[in-house]
Amino acid sequence: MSIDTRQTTTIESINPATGEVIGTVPEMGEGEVREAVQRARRAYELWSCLPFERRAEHILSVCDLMIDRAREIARSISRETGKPIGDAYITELFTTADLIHFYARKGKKIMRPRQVSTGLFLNKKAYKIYQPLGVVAVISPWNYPFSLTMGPVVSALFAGNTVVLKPSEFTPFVGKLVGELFEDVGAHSGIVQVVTGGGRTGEALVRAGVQKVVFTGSVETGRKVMRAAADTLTPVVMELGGKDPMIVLDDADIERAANAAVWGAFSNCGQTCTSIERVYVTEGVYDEFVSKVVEKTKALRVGYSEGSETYDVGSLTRPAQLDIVEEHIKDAVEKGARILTGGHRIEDKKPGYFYEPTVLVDVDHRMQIMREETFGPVLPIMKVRNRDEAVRLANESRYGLAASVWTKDTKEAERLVEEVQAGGVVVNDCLAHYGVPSLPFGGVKESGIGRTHGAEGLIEFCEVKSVLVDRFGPKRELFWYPAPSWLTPLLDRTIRILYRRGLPRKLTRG
Ligand code: TXE
Repeated sequence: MSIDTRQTTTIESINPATGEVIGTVPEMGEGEVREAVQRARRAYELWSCLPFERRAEHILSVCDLMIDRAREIARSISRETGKPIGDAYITELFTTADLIHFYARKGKKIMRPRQVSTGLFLNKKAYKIYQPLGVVAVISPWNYPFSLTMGPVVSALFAGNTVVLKPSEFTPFVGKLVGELFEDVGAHSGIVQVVTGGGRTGEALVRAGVQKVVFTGSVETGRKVMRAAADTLTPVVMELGGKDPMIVLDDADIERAANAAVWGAFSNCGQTCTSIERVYVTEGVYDEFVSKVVEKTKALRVGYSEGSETYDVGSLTRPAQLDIVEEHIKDAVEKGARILTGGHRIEDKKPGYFYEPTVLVDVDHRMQIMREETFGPVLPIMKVRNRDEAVRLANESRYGLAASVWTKDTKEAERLVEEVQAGGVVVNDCLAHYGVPSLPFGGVKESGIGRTHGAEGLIEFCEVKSVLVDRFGPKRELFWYPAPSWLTPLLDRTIRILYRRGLPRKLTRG
């Protein structure tokens, strides 16, 4: 596919809570993207040669600057996404700072060379070393435009790579802010390049000769990115969507579970890949759970403020999300679901994309709301007979990002953790595993490929090089040319002695 090499249009960024135009950015073409990759490649030459401590020190300085500017950054995130400023602090700034400090402390150990056994080669030494890949492309989304950008960016940098970032076209100014943080800290200019634009710019970046692509977004776009990456055999990390189940058993702490369900479903207006998208509650506690959830949902304060008012839930970030929410609720109601609270767009907050936090019951798996990612402020709750039915339904999904299980029985929790198909399972809590930097984060099934965070998330940005060193230097190895006549009989004896099981069989001929 050919893409214009020149910038042709601009993209407007709009505050989704107020309709105010924040500004415009260029939609960059193939030429500009390639130039950015070349600049990142030049910066790589120096950055990749620095010892880990120097890289860590530099990234910590960026973190210091981020904290100095925390208010400005949180406000900027809030303006481009419509989320409350408090949310921006918790889920974007804290998680980023914690990840940076984790890798600064542990990164060197994670990437240290490791000696391994040599098997039959007793006269040799074997070890593996971790080296950077080169230039990494980060294509990031709009729902957490700072943390889902900074996470892969700093992980790639800690490992010695440089980065070209393409932020979402819905949140380009937060993306530009990320680039500015790295430029404003002074030294090592150029290690993070930012290119702005939509899908075409993203595709140009995937095709621009980068060494890895980290993509966070929808399954459908993820497929397109993989197709483009296949042309150049560029490896990918995919953080895609989820339809995360919450399983609540009879012996759970229902007050805590209800509080968690409301927060897990509605924080960030439900636009979280690990948000609670469906709940399965066993019969014994179903009524109590539902009534608590409804009461707590009704008490939520929905709105947006750049001043001192505090809100729990902000606006949706993209108009398309409103359409999906309305479509899923309509489909569910047509198939028999009941709305216990919510169910409408908030008209008096137009042009903001506000939607009432909504609780649905009498739902089942014929409905889109239980199968497709809604990514909005909707919580469907389904009554189940027992834990087996809950697990079966939880696993009846093409997604597998995260899940939460609620029970006071530790052994039962361990069994559920094993049985639920997800990249991460949280017991008696929800979403929080993303905030633990030492835990690898990612999905199974259509929710993703690869991991971010933790040791695995750093190794993801490294090439593993295998090294074998001969220790004694004989003039020739046994099996080198010319092959002696006794070699084959010797090999025949040796393979039996080494790999046959049990002494009598080892010593038996034939
Ligand atoms: O995402 P897209 P959208 C889910 C959520 C949402 C849906 C659609 O269900 O309703 O995705 O959101 C760039 N080559 N999630 O349309 O299109 C794009 O410019 C390369 C889950 O906003 O996946 C942006 O930077 N790049 C989620 C990024 O991909 C391309 C977060 C994501 O956009 C491209 C967000 C192309 N051909 C949405 N086309 C999560 N996992 O957290 C687009 N892009």
